[in-house]
Amino acid sequence: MSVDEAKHRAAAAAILELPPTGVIGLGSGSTARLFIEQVGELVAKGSDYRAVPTSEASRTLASAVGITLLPDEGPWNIDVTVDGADEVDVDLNLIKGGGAAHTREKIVNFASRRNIIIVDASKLSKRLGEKWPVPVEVLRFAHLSTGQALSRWGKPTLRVRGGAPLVTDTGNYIYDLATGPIADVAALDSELQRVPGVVETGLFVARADLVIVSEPEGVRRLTPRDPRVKTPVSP
Ligand code: A5P
Repeated sequence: MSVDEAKHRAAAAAILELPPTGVIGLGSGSTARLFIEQVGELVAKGSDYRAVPTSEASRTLASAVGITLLPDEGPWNIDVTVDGADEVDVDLNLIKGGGAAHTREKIVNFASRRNIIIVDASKLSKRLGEKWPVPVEVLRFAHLSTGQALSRWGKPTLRVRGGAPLVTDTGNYIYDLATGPIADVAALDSELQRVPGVVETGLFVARADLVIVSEPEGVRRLTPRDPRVKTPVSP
């Protein structure tokens, strides 16, 4: 099974979790994109869903497939948000922000009664930081100083696209902070948040109610009360 097929299957499994009607938070990234397309198919068949997108890319796609979007200002009464992730640890903490959307994703996640994360098995690790750096969104003002301050916790690299710093949908820059395996995710998140100039980190601590993992053998559902450590996927 290709990675794309795995992502498609995870997205399809998330569709089965949706209430019959309601407000859905729409994540960002390639897996969330497949989910949005499938929500669009339901809407085309008459389902009454409205949605809150977490990025301009998700907004564009959702509009194109006919999903009614709520105003950005909030507040929203979100029943469930479905989003991807870059890395998932055994406690279902997440690294997000590979697509530079983690600030809006975190806001929508916090506004949602239930959060479902859809990933393929390559995203699983024992400890966050084993596979991915932590994306840290920072204000452009004094970003070199902020980046320097981040070096206390790892190796920060300003994210660049096309020869220039990548500007997020919220108008900021991103430093990808290579930390190595993180011993205490909540503590690191709190410490990073205290650095002036930091807008948001890509660490999502205990923010997943269900993680749907697509594996060659099928789809596995992980919940905080069913830790993965009992049924390890890989050594
Ligand atoms: C967007 O900023 C990210 O948080 C994405 O949710 C994450 O990068 C997962 O993307 P893929 O589904 O494309 O791997």
